[in-house]
Amino acid sequence: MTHFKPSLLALAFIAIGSACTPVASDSSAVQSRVETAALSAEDAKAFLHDFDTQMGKISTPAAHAAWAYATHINYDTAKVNAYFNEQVSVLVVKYAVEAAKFNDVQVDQDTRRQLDLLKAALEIAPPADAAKAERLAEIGSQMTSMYGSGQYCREEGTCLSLVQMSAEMATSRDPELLKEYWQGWREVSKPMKAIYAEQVGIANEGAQELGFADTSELWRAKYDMPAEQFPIELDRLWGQVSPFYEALQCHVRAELAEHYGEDVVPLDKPIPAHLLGNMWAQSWGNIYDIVKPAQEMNVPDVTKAMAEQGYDELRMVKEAEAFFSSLGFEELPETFWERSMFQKPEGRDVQCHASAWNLDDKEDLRIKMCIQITGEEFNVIHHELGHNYYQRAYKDLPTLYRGSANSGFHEAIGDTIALSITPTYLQGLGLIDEIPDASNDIGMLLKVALDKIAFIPFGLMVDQWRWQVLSGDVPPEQYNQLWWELREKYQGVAAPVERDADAFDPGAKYHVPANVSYTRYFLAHILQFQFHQALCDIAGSEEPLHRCSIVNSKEAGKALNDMLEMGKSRPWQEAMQTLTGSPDMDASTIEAYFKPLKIWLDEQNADRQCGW
Ligand code: X8Z
Ligand code: ZN
Repeated sequence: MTHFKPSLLALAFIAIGSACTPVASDSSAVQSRVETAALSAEDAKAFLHDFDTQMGKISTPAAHAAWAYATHINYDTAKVNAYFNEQVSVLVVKYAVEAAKFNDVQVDQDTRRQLDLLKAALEIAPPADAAKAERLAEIGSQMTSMYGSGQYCREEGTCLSLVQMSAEMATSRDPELLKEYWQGWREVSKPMKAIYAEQVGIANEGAQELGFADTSELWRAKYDMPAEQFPIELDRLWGQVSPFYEALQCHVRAELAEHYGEDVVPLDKPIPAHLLGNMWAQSWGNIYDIVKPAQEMNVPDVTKAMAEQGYDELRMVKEAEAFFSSLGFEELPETFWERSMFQKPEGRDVQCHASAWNLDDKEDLRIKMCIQITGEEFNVIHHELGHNYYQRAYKDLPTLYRGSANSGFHEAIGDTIALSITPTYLQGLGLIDEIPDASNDIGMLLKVALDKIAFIPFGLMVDQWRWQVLSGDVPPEQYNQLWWELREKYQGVAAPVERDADAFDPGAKYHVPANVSYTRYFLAHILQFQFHQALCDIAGSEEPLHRCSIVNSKEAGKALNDMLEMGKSRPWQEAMQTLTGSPDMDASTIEAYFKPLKIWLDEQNADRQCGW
């Protein structure tokens, strides 16, 4: 085998091993294990118990194989990982198909929920045809390998990794260099296009065998509401945020035009995607210096403060753990510190994209990151630990309930905690000396909005693209064009150069070759503000939301943990209600959090022609 399959076994709802990792996609012929005649509710329970037992036997060795592979990519770890990946997928497909046999059997609510979760557990479903299933696995392996080993080699011969280019794109203000890296990284994904299209065809056969119209429907069927209603719900949420986003985009475009010139950033067009401080133009906090208010603002520079204090990777993770401990969460086990990967090791390939793991569904928690010593990465560490504490909270539930209420919840927990990294908290850490007064709030809110609000349309458009493509309705020749239509429509961002006919720019984003759904991050960016507000209330904070830190609040910690412990056992609306008192996702908290900034942006934009 010449290509690696760095995929773990994190099936959509079955978090085997890790969060933020690819889905399994192998299978073999489906064999019936349950007689269809005279099935009872007891049979259904026994069937689920059997599934739990079978998964319990294989999931831990499979997770170890996946970890070994992701942190030490070579021929042998790839082989072992692929083997386990296939075993687990075969098992899940077999049970998912069989679950349909209980469709007409009277069972209790809990049994029904687990059967339903099982049917929609996979993201890329292999068909029963063994050869096609094998090919699907091979494609997944090829794509993730291309991404994982991808690099851009400059004309003079030096080659750069994604981590290196990302660091450069955060700080460089040389538009030609930015454009070169932007284009260079997108060479990596061109060869993925044909096999991605092939994957769509095979996966749709698999989805149909599970009773879905196509993979697209399967992806929308995981949200405790009819699949056709889910996109309407997303549109509603986006409608709540889009006026604010458009004001932010307008201001950022004007300031970039000021900085780079209107020939580089035309004022009536989408913003060229290479100038926003991030390889994918997905979050823009790194260009705060260009778009900040003219009036001097004291906004804590966490990157600078950490450098001055000599922070290293371990210290960053320790401080993040300390936040969770202050809420009453049990400390991370000793093995977390022994077994996690915090730094990119020398001399071997690893999967740098950050992820969080529970290898044995007991106490073997770990994170895997190539940590950069920046404020941005300090947030990512909190994000990953949020996954770990969630995984630990639901570890004793049945396999099918070991997951977050909906996919957005898992992504929102660590981010919620990171919203509490306020100036007061930073002062407590000794990272800043004085707390900026309210006259600096616009600067602080703008910095947060550049990261969080700028992200929201990106978080939405990735799966708008995938839903259309995964239904099989879009031919491969139109993949890239559709991608840029959606980038433009939602983000007001454009490719800085004409794209080649063979370009496959979606493949330059980890989650596309890895088949990790992306709507989770859109939801998380709404949910985290609702969670933050609820926890601030519980903590008894009297500060405005953007200055509230829940640090040290055992009450907030308990309320959060109560929700985490529910895992996936109840519809997400109930989990939502448990913490926030309301069953609905709602972006009006965002409006409240950023209210002064919206007023300020509208003033800045008063004489500008907004829109694109
Ligand atoms: O992939 C991630 C996490 C792992 S679940 C680091 N995120 C998305 C991304 O990097 O594109 C976090 C925010 C969005
Ligand atoms: Zn995550």
